[in-house]
Amino acid sequence: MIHRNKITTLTEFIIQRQSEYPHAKGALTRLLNDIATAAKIVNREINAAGLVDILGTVGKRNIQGETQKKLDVYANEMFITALKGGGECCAIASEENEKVISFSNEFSEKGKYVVAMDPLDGSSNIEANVSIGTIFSIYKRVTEVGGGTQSDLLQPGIHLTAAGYVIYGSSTMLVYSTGKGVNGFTLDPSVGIFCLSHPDMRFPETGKIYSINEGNYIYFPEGVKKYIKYCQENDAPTHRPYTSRYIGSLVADFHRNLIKGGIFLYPGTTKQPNGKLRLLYECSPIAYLAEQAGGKASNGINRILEIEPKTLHERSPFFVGPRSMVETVETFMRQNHKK
Ligand code: AHM
Ligand code: MG
Repeated sequence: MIHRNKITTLTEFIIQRQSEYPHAKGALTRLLNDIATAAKIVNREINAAGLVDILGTVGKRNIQGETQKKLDVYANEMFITALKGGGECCAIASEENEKVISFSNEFSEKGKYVVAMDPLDGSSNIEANVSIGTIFSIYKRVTEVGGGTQSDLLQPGIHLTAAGYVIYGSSTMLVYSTGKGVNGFTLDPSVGIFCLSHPDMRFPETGKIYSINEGNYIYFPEGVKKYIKYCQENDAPTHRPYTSRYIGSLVADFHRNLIKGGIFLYPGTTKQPNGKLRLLYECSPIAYLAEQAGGKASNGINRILEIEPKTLHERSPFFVGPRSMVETVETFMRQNHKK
């Protein structure tokens, strides 16, 4: 029970939620707190990025062939350290690491959970002081003993225990779900505490925003091209033409669309048939949050949460937003599907 006239901190909220599960022993509570602690430290570094000489590339390329920024590396290390030290997580899959990071020391291998994460998503926006984010997924391990393995991580989103993101924006927020709705917490930087600011977040029934990198238009499938034209048509009853908004940070685009009502699209292209976004630590956790907020997420044909990942870094076309908007784009995809 949340008292609206009282400030509820993230820690209090997580503990309240734990009491709804009579058999819970607090492992997930501790794990979520570890993530929140790492997020605060990463937030501090991001805020200081303009002040200290931390910007610029490290020079290495990550396994996606993209140049890593220093803050990506920092955030990755910080989340790994927090999760390893917390003892509740026995393995991590990260966008920045080719293989699973397995904790096989006596302390961490007892952890019941594994975490898939994008420690700093949208990092090409760092230099421009544009919002970036951290995305995380939490699964129960499927193996029974030892350090966690790849099979613990290659689970479809329907098996998620929890997922969330941190948005480092005009204010810093942590938004998460454990399968009973979505709640958002804003960081009070003066005291370093996340406070419940957005209880029970829900997608509006429909929206007026579409978010897509239209620079790739010529490479899009026919269904997406037709959907974009649909968004731009004049039709007062459906509030068209829609507004186009695209930040280029998944977390920030999704967060805005969740609050204001809009669809985010990253389709496959003729150059990249599976699009750009990674299933395990970008699409699945955001899809989980979308569904928990009453929305929908699809690869154009199938529900994202039902896709079984085959590899850690596989990509998927991604359409996410209010249910009615995603269903409309799915209709366009079906009608224009080349046999
Ligand atoms: P990243 O993980 O390398 O930062 O890439 C993911 C980001 C998403 O946040 C965003 O939605 C997308 O890439 C933008 O891609 P593009 O620049 O092709 O529009
Ligand atoms: Mg990313």
